Amino acid sequence: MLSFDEIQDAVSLLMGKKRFKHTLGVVETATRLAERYGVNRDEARLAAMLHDCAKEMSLQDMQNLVRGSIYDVDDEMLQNGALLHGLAGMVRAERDFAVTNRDVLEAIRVHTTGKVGMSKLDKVIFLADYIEPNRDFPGVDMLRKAADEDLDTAVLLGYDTTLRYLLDQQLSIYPLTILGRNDILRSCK
Ligand code: DGI
Ligand code: FE
Ligand code: FE
Ligand code: FE
Repeated sequence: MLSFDEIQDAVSLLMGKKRFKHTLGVVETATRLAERYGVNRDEARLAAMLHDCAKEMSLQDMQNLVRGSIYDVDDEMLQNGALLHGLAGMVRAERDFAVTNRDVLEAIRVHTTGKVGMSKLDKVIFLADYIEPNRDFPGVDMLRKAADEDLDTAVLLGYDTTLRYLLDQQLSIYPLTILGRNDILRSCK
C-alpha cells in the first residue's frame, strides 16, 4: 500500500510544475468541500490527487491505457485527450497506484464530463477541479461562492460555464456533458 505522501511524490513526477500546483489546489479544495458536504475526506483527497494523473500522457498512450477497459469508449472520447484523460487516469490509478476504492476511481473517471447520477464525491471533485485557488477565469468567484452554499447549484453553474466556453470556442459538446447538466438541473429544481 502506498501512503498518500508516496502517491503525491509519484504524481509530481508525472506532470509539469503548473499542473502539479493545480493538483495540490484541487486536493485542498476537495478536502474542504468534502468536510462541508459530508463526503469521506480521505476518498476526496485521494481522488483529487490522482484526478489528472494521465493528463500529460500522449493521446496514443491514453488510448493504449484504456484499451481493454470495461468501459466502452466512443470515437469522440477516444480522439480527444481532454475527454479521455479521466478514464485513462482511472485506469492508471488502479494499475499503477493500486487504488481499489470504486468510488474514488469513478470520481477520477468522470471528473471532466460528470455523468447522470453523480455521487457527492463525484460532484466534489468536479467542482474542486473548477474552483481551486489557482484557477482564474471570468465567473470563478461566483462559482466559489456558490460552492460554499449549495453543491448541486454550484455543479450546475460549473456545467453552464463549460458549455458557454465550448460554444464560444466552437468546440464539440460531448453528449454526456449535456446529459449530466440536464440531470443536475433536475436536482436543483
Ligand atoms: O484537466 P483540467 O484542465 O484540470 O480540467 P478538466 O478535466 O475539467 O478538463 C477541462 C477541459 O475539458 C477543457 O479544455 C474543456 C474540455 N471539455 C470539458 N467538457 C467538454 C470538453 N471538451 C469538449 N470538446 N467537449 C466537452 O463536452
Ligand atoms: Fe482533468
Ligand atoms: Fe473540470
Ligand atoms: Fe484538473
